[in-house]
Amino acid sequence: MTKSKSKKNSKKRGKGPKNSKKSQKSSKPEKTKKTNKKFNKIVKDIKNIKIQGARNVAKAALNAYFLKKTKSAKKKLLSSRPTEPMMQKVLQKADKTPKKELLAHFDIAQEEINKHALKIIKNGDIIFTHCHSTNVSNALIHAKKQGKKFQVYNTETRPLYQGRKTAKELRKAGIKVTMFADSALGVALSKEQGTKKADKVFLGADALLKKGVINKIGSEVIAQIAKNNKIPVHIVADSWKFTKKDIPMEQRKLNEIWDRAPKNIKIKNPAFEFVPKKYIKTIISELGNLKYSDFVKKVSKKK
Ligand code: RUB
Repeated sequence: MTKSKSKKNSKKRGKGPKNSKKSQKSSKPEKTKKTNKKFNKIVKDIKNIKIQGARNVAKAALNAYFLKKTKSAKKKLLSSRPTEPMMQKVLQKADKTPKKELLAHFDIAQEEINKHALKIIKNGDIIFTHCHSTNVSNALIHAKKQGKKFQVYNTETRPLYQGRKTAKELRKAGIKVTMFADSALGVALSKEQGTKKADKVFLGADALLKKGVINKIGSEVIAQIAKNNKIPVHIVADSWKFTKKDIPMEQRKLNEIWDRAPKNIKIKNPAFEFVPKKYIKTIISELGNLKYSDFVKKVSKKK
């Protein structure tokens, strides 16, 4: 071996282990920093409603917790949306159950929901929905794929217009969609002004409680008008949204309603409301199509 070659090699040999030790040392804090950044971003996105809908929030929280499995991380996540029992449920299960298994639940439950919803959707139906619910959208898209012929009426869902997301998603799947302003929901639910009456209402849920469900503001009015017009209301929701705890009603930022409003005008922005079980004909969950009280009995037996 020539002198220069052996010098090169010894340099390489000398550099190798030193370098990898150095990179090992610097990579750990770097990795922690990255993980913390990712974790904090998810918490922020949940808090700022960038991540919307019960299922998406629960999934995101689960991913975040598996990045940082500490007590304080769990606390942070739980306080990011205290109104989401499904997130509470998955975080509680996350200490004993593998992430893969928990994530699989969302899809397995949705497949069951789709099958059960299919039995309720009839050809020619006009289905009214509100806000954006992954459980509802997926069930409708599945029914369309199975050849059901129906159309959807939906609301804009002010102040954040989640109805637009629903309309776009359903339209993309080839479903005919007619959107109404929230204040026109009475027209959409009755045979007025040339509108055909809706045949059924599909609502999602954030929380399934013993006496009814919590869903996006406007849901109770919809359920009341539907009942007055003899239109059945079906809740489409994963049973993991069930809780026996009291769930607070979320009040959101006032500038969602009126940015830079004059100072002397009081604004309220309640994001959710309670729909009593008396308005609910069926709950469509992975446990089947059930009367609300039967659902509560069945789900209460589960862990
Ligand atoms: C969303 C909303 C949805 C439920 C159910 O409100 O009220 O109907 O979360 O959704 P927000 P999913 O956008 O304010 O979170 O079926 O996706 O779990």
